[in-house]
Amino acid sequence: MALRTRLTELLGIEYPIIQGGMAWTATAELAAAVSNGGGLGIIGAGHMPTAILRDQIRLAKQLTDKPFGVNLMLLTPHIDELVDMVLEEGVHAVTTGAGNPGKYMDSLMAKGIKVLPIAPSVALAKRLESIGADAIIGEGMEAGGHIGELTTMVLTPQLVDAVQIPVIAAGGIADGRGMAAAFALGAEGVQVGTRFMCAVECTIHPDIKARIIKAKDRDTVVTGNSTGHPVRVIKNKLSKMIEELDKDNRPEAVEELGAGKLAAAMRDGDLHMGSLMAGQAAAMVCAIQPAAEIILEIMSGAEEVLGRLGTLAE
Ligand code: TUI
Repeated sequence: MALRTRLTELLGIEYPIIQGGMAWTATAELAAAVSNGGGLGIIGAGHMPTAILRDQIRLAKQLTDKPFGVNLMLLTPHIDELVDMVLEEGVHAVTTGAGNPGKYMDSLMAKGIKVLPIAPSVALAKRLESIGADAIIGEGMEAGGHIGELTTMVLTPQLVDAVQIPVIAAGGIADGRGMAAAFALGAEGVQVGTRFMCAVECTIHPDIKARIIKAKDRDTVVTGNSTGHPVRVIKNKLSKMIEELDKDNRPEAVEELGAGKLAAAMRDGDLHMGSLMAGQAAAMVCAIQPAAEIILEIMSGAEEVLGRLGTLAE
C-alpha cells in the first residue's frame, strides 16, 4: 500500500505527510529532514525578519534537493515583504496560517508555487478554492498554537464535502492511527506538527522536547480567548497568568505579556514563562526520533490500520 493521493502527485512527494509550519521551531534543518524523509518539510516563518527567512530558504536548498515549503503567518506586520522575498527565492509550496491569503494567491500561483492555506472553517475553504488554492489544510482545535473552533473530526469531512481540491487534515494527528482516521474522513494527506517538535533534527531547546515527551492527556490549555486569537499551549506559569487576564477581559495585557514568549520557550528553554505552543497530541509523543523514522512509523501504522479495516469489512 503506497497511499498515493492527489496530494503526493501535486507536490511530487513520496508520502502524504506535511510538516506543521511552527514558528521558532520549524527551521531549515527540520524542513529538510522531513523532505529528505519523503514528506513535505516546511520552514515556519512566524515573525522572522525577511533576511533570516531568505537565509533559511537557501539553507534548506543546500540540505535537500526534494520539494519543501514555507509557512507564512499572515498576522506578521511585514508579511508583504516576506511574500515578495519568497517569490524571488522560489519554493515548491507555501502554507498560510492565521488569516486569508487571498491577496497573495495570484502572485504565488504565477510563480508556480503551490498554495495550501490553512482554513479553520468551511466558508473560508470554499472562498480559497474559488480563487485558486491547490489544497486546503483543515486544522482542528486539537492543534497547537493559534486555533479555530472546530475539531479535526468534524471539520475534515465537512471540508471534503465542500471543496473539490484535496483536503489535508491537521490537529491531533501524531501516529498511523490518526492518519488512517483522517483518510477515513476523506483527507488525502495529513499535517503533523507536535510530533516533529521531537524530531532529532528539530533545533528547539532540549528541555521543551523533554516536556512534550512527559505531557499527559490534559496538559494543554487554550489561552488568549479575550484577544480573538486563541492559542493552545502546554500549561505552565505563563498560561495561568494569561488565563487570569483572559478572565478579567484584558486583551492588551495578554498581548503584552505574551510578546517574545514563544522564543523564550523554543530557543531558550524557559519552561515556566515561555509559551509552550503544542497540540493535544503532545501526550502521544514518546520519543526523540529522526524525522525520517517518524514518517516511516506513521506510514506503516496507517497502512496496518487501513489493511486491518479492509479485512474487517470484507
Ligand atoms: O496559524 C496557525 N498557528 C499558529 S500562528 C501562531 S503565531 C500567533 N501567536 C499568537 C496569536 C496569533 C498568532 C501560532 N500558531 N495555525 C493555522 C491557523 N490558521 N489556525 C487558525 C487559522 C486561521 C484563522 C482565521 C486561518 C484563517 C483565518 O481566517 C480569518 C479570515 O480572515 O477569514
